[in-house]
Amino acid sequence: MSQRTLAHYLIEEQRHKGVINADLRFLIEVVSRACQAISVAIGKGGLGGALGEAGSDNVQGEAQKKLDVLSNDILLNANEWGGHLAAMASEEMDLPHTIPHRYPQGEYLLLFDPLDGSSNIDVNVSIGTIFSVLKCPDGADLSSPEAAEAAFLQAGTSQVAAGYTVYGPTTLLVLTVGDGVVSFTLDREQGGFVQTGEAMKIPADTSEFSINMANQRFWEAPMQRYVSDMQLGKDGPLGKDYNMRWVGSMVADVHRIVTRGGIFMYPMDSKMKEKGGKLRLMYEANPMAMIVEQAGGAATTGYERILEIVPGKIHQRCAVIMGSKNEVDRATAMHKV
Ligand code: AHM
Ligand code: MG
Repeated sequence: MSQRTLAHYLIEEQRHKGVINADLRFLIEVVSRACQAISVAIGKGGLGGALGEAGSDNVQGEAQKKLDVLSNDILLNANEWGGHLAAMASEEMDLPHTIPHRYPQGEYLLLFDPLDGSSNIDVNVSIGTIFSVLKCPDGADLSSPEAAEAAFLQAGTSQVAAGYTVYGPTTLLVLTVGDGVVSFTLDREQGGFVQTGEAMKIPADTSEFSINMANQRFWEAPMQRYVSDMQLGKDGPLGKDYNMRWVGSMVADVHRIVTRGGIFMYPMDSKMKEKGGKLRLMYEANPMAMIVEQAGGAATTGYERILEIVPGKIHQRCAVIMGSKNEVDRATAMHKV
């Protein structure tokens, strides 16, 4: 496979395929540079003084780590001046960030979970950044952060691009602009992303599942049945043995599935019912669902396709079942009985 840079890949998507325009290309390049800066900060670890608690809570009431706040700032600062965005929304911010008047406004909305897998930051386990791009509706009211929220309330099927970066042994950027899924590895010496994966495909069948088993007793009955069937292995109705992998960073767990197949689940549970689930629809579920579907997989809540949910608020949460198509279909069918 030819070794192309991210810039080269994006130019081809724009110039030859007409899949993206120059603004979207610029947006993705800016996000990639921000992710590179986040990767550097993470790589310094304790030496950079960036580990530990920030001493604040986010809008979801979760304690923020210093790196959550730093990553959020890096993405905001990198993206607000370029003229490609109308507004940004983040898991770490109560309200959308509108573009200051001193900068031109663009046609896109950027949403992100700046640092996914916060509980793994201080223990040197893979974490990531997840992002999603929407078109800003014509005539949207962006006069205040409160008013701007309405522009974001679009189903995941409207995403024009989505991606994630995994900060693991290597820093990897996985991207879709609606034309399949490609991946890039950060070249630390040269300082840029180089393509290392193309037309990524998730095998339809799998025998690997990923779920926080500690929550088992809180799940709904269909999920209890599905996971018990997998645990019964060859002796049960599924007729094969399964293995389990759980990192606890969605980005790392889903990346494993994009790479070699599997099923990732953060199902509805009775502890989370009032909140609507654990994972955030617009910063986590939607971008990951777009990537998984573009790679031939499937993504549902057990009851509906994630990408078809029309959000009522930007911080909305949902149950998540995603990965190898036949296994996601099986789990979803069990919810519909
Ligand atoms: P975060 O964005 O604050 O890190 O929360 C999301 C993370 C996911 O990456 C992961 O799948 C999940 O929370 C794990 O949560 P838990 O350890 O509570 O099961
Ligand atoms: Mg997250």
